[in-house]
Amino acid sequence: MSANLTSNKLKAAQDLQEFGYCLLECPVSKSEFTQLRKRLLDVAKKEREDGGAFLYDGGNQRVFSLLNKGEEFERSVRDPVVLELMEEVLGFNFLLSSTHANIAGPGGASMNIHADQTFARPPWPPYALVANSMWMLDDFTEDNGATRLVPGSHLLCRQPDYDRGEGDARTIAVHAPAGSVMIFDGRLWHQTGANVTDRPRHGILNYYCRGYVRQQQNFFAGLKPEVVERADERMRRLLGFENYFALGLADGLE
Ligand SMILES: O=C(O)CCC(=O)C(=O)O
Repeated sequence: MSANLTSNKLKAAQDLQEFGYCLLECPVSKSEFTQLRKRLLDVAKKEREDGGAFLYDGGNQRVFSLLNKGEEFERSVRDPVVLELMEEVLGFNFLLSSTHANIAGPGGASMNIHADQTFARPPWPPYALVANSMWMLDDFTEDNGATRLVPGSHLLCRQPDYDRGEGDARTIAVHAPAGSVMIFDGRLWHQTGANVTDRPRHGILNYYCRGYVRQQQNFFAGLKPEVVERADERMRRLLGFENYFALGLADGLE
């Protein structure tokens, strides 16, 4: 049993609860998607040419801090459909935790099976502390490194136990056309697949957390001033510039 591609938010929310992930049909226009993809490919290429690219696992590349690298990425982190579903998982006033790209390159190895909230010591509460979204910039297929996951594993509420062989748990590859967005619960066991094709698989991971969980990326220290200056209230809230109850106060209760 696994989630199906849908544009129906109710169905997506049900899949998230039951399987720990859902698959959304492309939530933006074709031209917006084309611009997003082009920007990521341009930035990734430039980082490789400049010698500053983060390369790993025999052909894979990460491109970090996307908000500093193009306004297209700002639009993707605040996509209203994705945010609505994130709120279902993470509750109100959740935060953006980080935004980066993972490119599974030809020959790239698969990643260890893990859950994204491994930073939290057990026992985990019976709900997600974080949730991720994968913007698929290419068709995701069995062979090109599509994300692999164990449907329903979020309900175990713990990370895989490698000593019990769960590092080899049975996974399925998430196949979907370019433009699809997968949203997944921070407790779900998953991994990048191995890319055995001759073409890269590009994906953007916009990662979110509950309003009281520490963000993966330190936006206060790392964001370019112009990104902060143009942020409206919604964006400031996502970045953590607004308070969550009595957390994140700049000057007492003012
Ligand atoms: O690239 C993927 O398919 C998944 C990446 C991932 O699991 C991670 O970065 O933690």
